[in-house]
Amino acid sequence: MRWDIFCRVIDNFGDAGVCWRLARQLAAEHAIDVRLWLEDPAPLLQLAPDFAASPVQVRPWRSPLRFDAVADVVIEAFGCELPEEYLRAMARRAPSPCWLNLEYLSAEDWVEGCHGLASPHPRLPLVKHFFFPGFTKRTGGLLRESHLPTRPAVRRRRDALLAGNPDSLLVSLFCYETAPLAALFAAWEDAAEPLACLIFPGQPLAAARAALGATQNMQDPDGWRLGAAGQVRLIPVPFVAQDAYDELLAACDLNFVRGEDSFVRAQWAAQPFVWQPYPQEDDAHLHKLDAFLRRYAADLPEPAQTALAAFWRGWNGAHGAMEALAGLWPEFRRQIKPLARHGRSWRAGLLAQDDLASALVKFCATRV
Ligand code: TRH
Repeated sequence: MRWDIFCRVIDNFGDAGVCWRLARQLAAEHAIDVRLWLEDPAPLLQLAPDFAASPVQVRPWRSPLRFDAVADVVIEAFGCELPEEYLRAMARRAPSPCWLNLEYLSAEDWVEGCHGLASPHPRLPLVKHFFFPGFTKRTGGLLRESHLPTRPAVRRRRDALLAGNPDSLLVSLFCYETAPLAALFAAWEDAAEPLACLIFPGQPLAAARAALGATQNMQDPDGWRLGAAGQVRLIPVPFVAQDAYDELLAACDLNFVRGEDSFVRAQWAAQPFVWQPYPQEDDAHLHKLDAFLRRYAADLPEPAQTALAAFWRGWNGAHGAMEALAGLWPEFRRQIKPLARHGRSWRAGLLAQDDLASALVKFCATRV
């Protein structure tokens, strides 16, 4: 059985991150012969530097596309349009391949109604199905490998990260540059607590530099210290491979995550987290945020529920709440323990569902 996954990487890491995880899991856990067609392989070099050693065949998506035969299952990720020459070859194939559009993740209610819908091609004898990941049994589920990070690996990583700062609250920061870091840093500065924040390259580091302005020495390789006693350490860290990132999330006490894939991984890590959805026009990302909060926080006891919703909305600038963020930190911080308990029970609920790769395999089994 062969599957082809097509992915255009337009911006950021998320699209390639999702496609790579899926391709790798289909090959490793379902014995599928997977080809991953990437327009730009650059993100993969960072997400999985050892990708060439994997059974997944990574192929360049060039125009015209060079391919021998159409696969049994064809996935176009996130609405990318398949090359015309490949599409025509799909139409000539008997039987037709199972053709899926893998959609973006959303917790919104409409997703259940659209998951699995068929869309006939306007010209060719082909039918595409829309496949939506999601948080309920009536969606395609979430990406989850059978082996999540182990406790010893997480413990080792935490010890290494906390070397020199054993009593600190350990935080990871992966956000877009619009995140209100000045307000967050001000809140941490006011608090007496030791805190170590690992800041990833790209937008998070750029935003941190902008928030710190000229008041801090930008050259210091150990990062920056804030607070009267220098109790807050802001530490730039390199981008790590996906597997190491998963361990790091589980090793931290609090994770700021963004987009789609780091957001899902934070849920498997089951530590308290703060989510920044990819900013979209017309505040569509705020609807996504509120839809997820409605599910995630439904069983969360007060006052943790209110603290979580207020802080997440502030982090995303919802309803002018960004200015209030610094004032929201102390209560959010007090709720870290209940939030950690909640993270574990939320994960347990998600583990009862099929993962995305298994759901895809089941869906296609009846169609190829
Ligand atoms: O990179 P992102 O912002 O991706 C986003 C979303 O996917 C969004 O849906 C899409 O439309 C938009 O891009 C264009 O954030 P995301 O989804 O969390 O992806 C980041 C990937 O990088 C994820 O696979 C985790 C990985 N990662 C590492 O492997 N190592 C690291 O050190 C870090 C910080 C991340």
